[in-house]
Amino acid sequence: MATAKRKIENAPNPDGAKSIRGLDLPTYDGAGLRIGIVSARWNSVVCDSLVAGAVEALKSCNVTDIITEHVAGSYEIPQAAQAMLLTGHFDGIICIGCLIKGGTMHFEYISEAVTQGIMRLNLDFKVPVIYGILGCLNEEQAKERAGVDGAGHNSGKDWGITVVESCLLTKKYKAKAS
Ligand code: DLZ
Repeated sequence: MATAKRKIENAPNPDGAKSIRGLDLPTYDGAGLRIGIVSARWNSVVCDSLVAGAVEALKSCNVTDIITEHVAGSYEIPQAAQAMLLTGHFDGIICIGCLIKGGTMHFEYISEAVTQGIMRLNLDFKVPVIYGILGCLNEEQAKERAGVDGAGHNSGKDWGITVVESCLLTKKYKAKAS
């Protein structure tokens, strides 16, 4: 059940106009949920901060069963999440990675592959697999979205709340369907 709400602002408009974007973050009771986190080690300053934010948010929702695994890069995340999901242990997974655009086409190829892979897991396994992959044009953007050095907002916190919200919704409708 949702209680107090916090508002997460999205990035400001480039022209400085007032933004209507952002996300309400209620607090949910996720007691008993089993959540996996799979994080890339590429750009680890950013990813570690995102993981810490996600864990903090999960704990604020009374989630205590949290298992975190690491893989080399974002490209490896969907397969690692699949391996975790195949155990049947997890109610939901948060995938965390940070892609920073460079001079080659890597960014485009990996972003596309990871995005498709994570959506496939959602629909194939019928559990929430949260898309915590930053796709940034530069390091500044990445740090701001992960709250590194006190900059910006830690998006990992949003994903911790989001997985709980989606797990509760999934459980609600699973119960009605059976
Ligand atoms: C190779 C690569 C590059 C260039 N950039 C990133 C990145 O910004 N973020 C990330 O998570 N991973 C990157 N990788 C590594 C790939 O995700 C992957 O680990 C390798 O291509 C091996 O499959």
